[in-house]
Amino acid sequence: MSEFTTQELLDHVKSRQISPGNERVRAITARIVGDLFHTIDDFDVKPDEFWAAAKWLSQLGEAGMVGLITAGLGFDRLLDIREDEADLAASRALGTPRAIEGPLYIAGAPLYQREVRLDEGNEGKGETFVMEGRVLGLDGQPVPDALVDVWHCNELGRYSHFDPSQPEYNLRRRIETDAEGNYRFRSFLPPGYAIPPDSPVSELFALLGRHGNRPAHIHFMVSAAGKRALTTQINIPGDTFIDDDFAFATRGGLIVSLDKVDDVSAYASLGVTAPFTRAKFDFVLQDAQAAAEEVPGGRYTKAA
Ligand code: MBD
Ligand code: FE
Repeated sequence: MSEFTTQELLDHVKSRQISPGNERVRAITARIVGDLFHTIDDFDVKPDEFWAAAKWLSQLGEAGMVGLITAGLGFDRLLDIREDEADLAASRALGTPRAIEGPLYIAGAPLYQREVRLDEGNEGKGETFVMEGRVLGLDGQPVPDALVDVWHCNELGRYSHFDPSQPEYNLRRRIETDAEGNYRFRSFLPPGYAIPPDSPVSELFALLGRHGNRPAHIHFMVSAAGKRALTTQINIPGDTFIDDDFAFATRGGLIVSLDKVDDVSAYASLGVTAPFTRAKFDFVLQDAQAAAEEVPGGRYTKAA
Protein backbone atom coordinates (compact mmCIF):
# COMPACT_ATOMS: atom_id res chain seq x y z
CA MET A 1 0.00 0.00 0.00
CA SER A 2 1.39 3.36 -0.98
CA GLU A 3 2.05 6.23 1.39
CA PHE A 4 -0.19 9.25 0.80
CA THR A 5 -0.01 12.87 1.75
CA THR A 6 -3.37 14.44 2.62
CA GLN A 7 -3.57 15.96 -0.86
CA GLU A 8 -2.72 12.65 -2.53
CA LEU A 9 -5.35 10.90 -0.45
CA LEU A 10 -7.93 13.48 -1.50
CA ASP A 11 -6.96 13.09 -5.15
CA HIS A 12 -7.40 9.32 -4.84
CA VAL A 13 -10.79 9.65 -3.12
CA LYS A 14 -11.92 11.98 -5.90
CA SER A 15 -10.58 9.98 -8.83
CA ARG A 16 -11.24 6.31 -8.04
CA GLN A 17 -13.86 4.94 -10.47
CA ILE A 18 -14.92 1.60 -11.91
CA SER A 19 -17.82 3.16 -13.86
CA PRO A 20 -18.71 6.71 -14.94
CA GLY A 21 -21.11 7.29 -12.02
CA ASN A 22 -22.91 10.62 -11.93
CA GLU A 23 -20.78 13.63 -12.79
CA ARG A 24 -22.67 16.08 -10.59
CA VAL A 25 -22.74 13.78 -7.58
CA ARG A 26 -19.01 13.11 -8.06
CA ALA A 27 -18.17 16.82 -8.24
CA ILE A 28 -20.25 17.82 -5.21
CA THR A 29 -18.99 14.89 -3.12
CA ALA A 30 -15.42 15.80 -4.03
CA ARG A 31 -15.98 19.40 -2.93
CA ILE A 32 -17.59 18.44 0.39
CA VAL A 33 -14.93 15.82 1.22
CA GLY A 34 -12.16 18.26 0.31
CA ASP A 35 -13.68 20.99 2.48
CA LEU A 36 -13.96 18.57 5.42
CA PHE A 37 -10.38 17.35 4.98
CA HIS A 38 -9.28 20.97 5.15
CA THR A 39 -11.49 21.66 8.17
CA ILE A 40 -9.91 18.72 9.99
CA ASP A 41 -6.44 20.01 9.09
CA ASP A 42 -7.12 23.66 9.95
CA PHE A 43 -8.70 22.88 13.33
CA ASP A 44 -6.40 19.95 14.09
CA VAL A 45 -9.44 17.74 14.74
CA LYS A 46 -8.44 14.75 16.86
CA PRO A 47 -9.72 11.20 16.28
CA ASP A 48 -11.90 11.33 19.41
CA GLU A 49 -13.56 14.50 18.13
CA PHE A 50 -14.07 13.11 14.65
CA TRP A 51 -15.68 9.91 15.94
CA ALA A 52 -17.85 11.86 18.37
CA ALA A 53 -19.15 13.81 15.36
CA ALA A 54 -19.74 10.61 13.35
CA LYS A 55 -21.60 9.07 16.30
CA TRP A 56 -23.70 12.24 16.64
CA LEU A 57 -24.65 12.06 12.95
CA SER A 58 -25.74 8.43 13.36
CA GLN A 59 -27.85 9.35 16.37
CA LEU A 60 -29.34 12.28 14.47
CA GLY A 61 -30.46 9.90 11.72
CA GLU A 62 -31.77 7.29 14.17
CA ALA A 63 -33.79 9.98 15.94
CA GLY A 64 -35.30 11.12 12.62
CA MET A 65 -33.98 14.62 13.22
CA VAL A 66 -31.98 15.41 10.11
CA GLY A 67 -34.75 17.78 8.99
CA LEU A 68 -34.56 19.68 12.28
CA ILE A 69 -30.84 20.30 11.91
CA THR A 70 -31.15 21.46 8.29
CA ALA A 71 -33.76 24.01 9.42
CA GLY A 72 -31.77 25.10 12.48
CA LEU A 73 -28.56 25.59 10.52
CA GLY A 74 -30.34 27.71 7.92
CA PHE A 75 -30.33 25.34 4.94
CA ASP A 76 -34.14 25.37 4.50
CA ARG A 77 -34.26 29.15 4.44
CA LEU A 78 -31.25 29.23 2.12
CA LEU A 79 -33.18 27.19 -0.44
CA ASP A 80 -36.11 29.64 -0.22
CA ILE A 81 -33.76 32.62 -0.67
CA ARG A 82 -32.33 30.93 -3.75
CA GLU A 83 -35.80 30.24 -5.19
CA ASP A 84 -36.71 33.89 -4.64
CA GLU A 85 -33.50 34.97 -6.37
CA ALA A 86 -34.22 32.65 -9.29
CA ASP A 87 -37.69 34.20 -9.65
CA LEU A 88 -36.24 37.71 -9.59
CA ALA A 89 -33.53 36.80 -12.10
CA ALA A 90 -36.24 35.40 -14.41
CA SER A 91 -38.41 38.53 -13.90
CA ARG A 92 -41.04 36.23 -12.50
CA ALA A 93 -43.75 37.98 -10.50
CA LEU A 94 -43.84 36.91 -6.86
CA GLY A 95 -47.02 35.97 -5.06
CA THR A 96 -47.34 35.32 -1.35
CA PRO A 97 -43.80 34.84 0.02
CA ARG A 98 -42.70 31.25 0.37
CA ALA A 99 -41.61 29.95 3.75
CA ILE A 100 -39.96 26.67 4.67
CA GLU A 101 -41.96 23.44 4.84
CA GLY A 102 -40.12 22.18 7.89
CA PRO A 103 -39.73 18.50 8.75
CA LEU A 104 -43.23 17.90 10.09
CA TYR A 105 -45.55 17.82 7.06
CA ILE A 106 -47.70 14.72 6.50
CA ALA A 107 -49.49 14.21 3.19
CA GLY A 108 -53.05 12.98 2.87
CA ALA A 109 -54.86 15.00 5.56
CA PRO A 110 -58.70 14.77 5.54
CA LEU A 111 -60.23 16.84 2.72
CA TYR A 112 -63.16 19.26 3.15
CA GLN A 113 -65.02 21.76 0.95
CA ARG A 114 -64.58 25.47 1.68
CA GLU A 115 -64.32 25.26 5.47
CA VAL A 116 -63.40 22.95 8.30
CA ARG A 117 -62.81 22.72 12.01
CA LEU A 118 -59.11 22.01 12.24
CA ASP A 119 -59.41 21.67 16.01
CA GLU A 120 -61.90 18.80 16.02
CA GLY A 121 -61.05 16.72 19.10
CA ASN A 122 -59.14 19.64 20.66
CA GLU A 123 -62.12 21.52 22.06
CA GLY A 124 -61.31 23.98 24.81
CA LYS A 125 -57.60 24.10 24.05
CA GLY A 126 -56.28 27.60 23.50
CA GLU A 127 -57.92 30.72 22.19
CA THR A 128 -60.59 30.23 19.51
CA PHE A 129 -59.21 31.33 16.18
CA VAL A 130 -60.65 31.56 12.68
CA MET A 131 -58.53 32.17 9.62
CA GLU A 132 -60.26 33.04 6.36
CA GLY A 133 -59.57 34.47 2.97
CA ARG A 134 -59.21 33.59 -0.67
CA VAL A 135 -56.74 31.96 -2.98
CA LEU A 136 -55.94 34.41 -5.77
CA GLY A 137 -53.88 34.51 -8.93
CA LEU A 138 -51.28 37.22 -9.59
CA ASP A 139 -54.03 39.06 -11.52
CA GLY A 140 -56.13 39.25 -8.35
CA GLN A 141 -58.70 36.83 -9.73
CA PRO A 142 -59.99 34.16 -7.31
CA VAL A 143 -58.86 30.58 -7.85
CA PRO A 144 -61.74 28.10 -7.54
CA ASP A 145 -61.07 24.53 -6.39
CA ALA A 146 -57.65 25.39 -4.99
CA LEU A 147 -56.33 23.09 -2.29
CA VAL A 148 -55.25 24.59 1.03
CA ASP A 149 -53.32 22.02 3.05
CA VAL A 150 -52.89 23.34 6.61
CA TRP A 151 -51.13 21.99 9.71
CA HIS A 152 -50.02 23.29 13.08
CA CYS A 153 -48.84 22.02 16.47
CA ASN A 154 -51.03 21.19 19.47
CA GLU A 155 -51.33 23.27 22.65
CA LEU A 156 -48.02 21.80 23.85
CA GLY A 157 -46.13 22.68 20.67
CA ARG A 158 -46.09 19.12 19.31
CA TYR A 159 -47.18 17.82 15.90
CA SER A 160 -49.36 14.79 15.26
CA HIS A 161 -47.61 11.75 13.70
CA PHE A 162 -44.38 12.80 15.43
CA ASP A 163 -46.07 12.76 18.85
CA PRO A 164 -47.61 9.31 19.46
CA SER A 165 -50.07 10.73 22.01
CA GLN A 166 -52.10 12.51 19.30
CA PRO A 167 -54.66 10.97 16.95
CA GLU A 168 -53.87 10.53 13.28
CA TYR A 169 -53.99 13.82 11.33
CA ASN A 170 -54.73 15.83 14.47
CA LEU A 171 -54.60 19.54 13.51
CA ARG A 172 -54.00 18.67 9.85
CA ARG A 173 -56.64 19.24 7.18
CA ARG A 174 -57.04 20.04 3.48
CA ILE A 175 -59.63 22.55 2.34
CA GLU A 176 -60.82 22.98 -1.25
CA THR A 177 -61.79 26.57 -2.05
CA ASP A 178 -65.26 27.38 -3.41
CA ALA A 179 -66.02 29.01 -6.78
CA GLU A 180 -64.88 32.41 -5.43
CA GLY A 181 -61.62 31.01 -4.07
CA ASN A 182 -62.79 31.17 -0.45
CA TYR A 183 -61.46 29.03 2.37
CA ARG A 184 -61.83 29.27 6.11
CA PHE A 185 -61.06 27.17 9.16
CA ARG A 186 -61.54 27.27 12.87
CA SER A 187 -58.83 26.21 15.28
CA PHE A 188 -57.02 27.65 18.29
CA LEU A 189 -54.00 29.92 18.31
CA PRO A 190 -51.07 27.50 18.49
CA PRO A 191 -48.06 28.16 20.71
CA GLY A 192 -44.49 28.22 19.44
CA TYR A 193 -42.30 25.16 19.02
CA ALA A 194 -39.19 24.09 20.89
CA ILE A 195 -36.72 21.40 19.80
CA PRO A 196 -36.93 18.26 21.92
CA PRO A 197 -34.65 18.35 24.98
CA ASP A 198 -32.14 15.52 25.45
CA SER A 199 -31.86 14.98 21.71
CA PRO A 200 -28.92 15.13 19.30
CA VAL A 201 -30.27 18.50 18.11
CA SER A 202 -30.48 20.05 21.58
CA GLU A 203 -26.99 18.68 22.31
CA LEU A 204 -25.50 20.56 19.36
CA PHE A 205 -27.50 23.71 20.05
CA ALA A 206 -26.26 23.78 23.65
CA LEU A 207 -22.67 23.61 22.34
CA LEU A 208 -23.45 26.42 19.90
CA GLY A 209 -24.99 28.54 22.65
CA ARG A 210 -28.23 28.74 20.67
CA HIS A 211 -31.89 28.32 21.60
CA GLY A 212 -34.16 26.01 19.64
CA ASN A 213 -37.43 27.96 19.62
CA ARG A 214 -39.76 28.80 16.80
CA PRO A 215 -42.38 31.54 17.15
CA ALA A 216 -46.08 30.56 16.87
CA HIS A 217 -46.87 29.72 13.25
CA ILE A 218 -49.24 27.79 10.98
CA HIS A 219 -48.05 25.89 7.90
CA PHE A 220 -49.69 25.86 4.47
CA MET A 221 -49.25 24.16 1.15
CA VAL A 222 -51.54 25.79 -1.42
CA SER A 223 -52.04 24.47 -4.94
CA ALA A 224 -54.37 24.74 -7.93
CA ALA A 225 -54.53 23.84 -11.62
CA GLY A 226 -52.27 26.12 -13.65
CA LYS A 227 -50.69 27.66 -10.55
CA ARG A 228 -47.34 27.08 -8.92
CA ALA A 229 -47.75 25.21 -5.63
CA LEU A 230 -46.86 27.41 -2.67
CA THR A 231 -45.39 26.24 0.62
CA THR A 232 -45.58 28.90 3.30
CA GLN A 233 -46.37 29.73 6.92
CA ILE A 234 -48.12 32.53 8.69
CA ASN A 235 -46.83 33.93 11.96
CA ILE A 236 -48.98 34.99 14.86
CA PRO A 237 -47.98 38.49 15.99
CA GLY A 238 -46.69 39.17 19.49
CA ASP A 239 -44.53 36.07 19.92
CA THR A 240 -41.23 36.57 21.81
CA PHE A 241 -39.35 34.68 19.11
CA ILE A 242 -40.95 36.29 16.08
CA ASP A 243 -37.66 37.91 15.04
CA ASP A 244 -35.50 35.18 16.51
CA ASP A 245 -36.80 31.99 14.89
CA PHE A 246 -34.34 29.12 15.27
CA ALA A 247 -35.25 28.14 11.69
CA PHE A 248 -34.93 31.70 10.31
CA ALA A 249 -38.32 31.42 8.59
CA THR A 250 -40.22 34.54 9.71
CA ARG A 251 -41.01 36.90 6.82
CA GLY A 252 -42.62 40.33 6.97
CA GLY A 253 -45.46 39.59 4.55
CA LEU A 254 -46.49 36.55 6.55
CA ILE A 255 -47.24 38.06 9.96
CA VAL A 256 -51.03 38.22 10.05
CA SER A 257 -53.12 40.85 11.84
CA LEU A 258 -55.52 39.55 14.45
CA ASP A 259 -58.89 41.12 15.07
CA LYS A 260 -61.64 40.35 17.55
CA VAL A 261 -64.99 39.32 16.09
CA ASP A 262 -67.97 40.00 18.35
CA ASP A 263 -70.80 39.22 15.92
CA VAL A 264 -70.43 35.47 15.53
CA SER A 265 -73.58 34.98 13.40
CA ALA A 266 -71.67 34.32 10.17
CA TYR A 267 -69.62 31.59 11.85
CA ALA A 268 -72.34 29.24 13.10
CA SER A 269 -71.30 26.44 10.72
CA LEU A 270 -67.92 26.41 12.48
CA GLY A 271 -69.65 26.03 15.85
CA VAL A 272 -68.49 29.42 17.11
CA THR A 273 -70.76 30.77 19.88
CA ALA A 274 -68.64 33.46 21.58
CA PRO A 275 -66.42 36.33 20.40
CA PHE A 276 -63.20 35.03 18.89
CA THR A 277 -59.91 36.00 17.25
CA ARG A 278 -59.72 36.15 13.48
CA ALA A 279 -57.07 36.60 10.81
CA LYS A 280 -57.90 37.41 7.20
CA PHE A 281 -55.32 36.28 4.72
CA ASP A 282 -55.32 35.81 0.95
CA PHE A 283 -52.83 33.47 -0.69
CA VAL A 284 -51.52 34.73 -4.04
CA LEU A 285 -50.21 31.99 -6.32
CA GLN A 286 -47.73 32.37 -9.17
CA ASP A 287 -48.59 30.95 -12.58
CA ALA A 288 -47.08 27.53 -13.21
CA GLN A 289 -44.53 27.47 -16.01
CA ALA A 290 -44.38 23.68 -16.10
CA ALA A 291 -46.75 20.94 -14.99
CA ALA A 292 -44.31 19.84 -12.27
CA GLU A 293 -44.63 23.22 -10.56
CA GLU A 294 -48.34 22.61 -9.95
CA VAL A 295 -47.79 19.46 -7.95
CA PRO A 296 -48.18 19.99 -4.20
CA GLY A 297 -46.61 17.57 -1.82
CA GLY A 298 -43.87 17.35 0.72
CA ARG A 299 -40.25 17.92 -0.06
CA TYR A 300 -39.35 14.25 0.12
CA THR A 301 -42.08 13.41 -2.42
CA LYS A 302 -40.39 15.62 -4.95
CA ALA A 303 -36.82 14.73 -4.04
CA ALA A 304 -35.18 12.47 -6.59
C1 MBD B 1 -41.33 23.20 13.29
O1 MBD B 1 -42.60 23.30 13.71
C2 MBD B 1 -41.02 23.76 12.15
O2 MBD B 1 -42.00 24.38 11.48
C3 MBD B 1 -39.71 23.71 11.65
C4 MBD B 1 -39.36 24.39 10.39
C5 MBD B 1 -38.75 23.06 12.36
C6 MBD B 1 -39.07 22.48 13.52
C7 MBD B 1 -40.37 22.55 14.00
FE1 FE C 1 -43.88 24.11 12.39
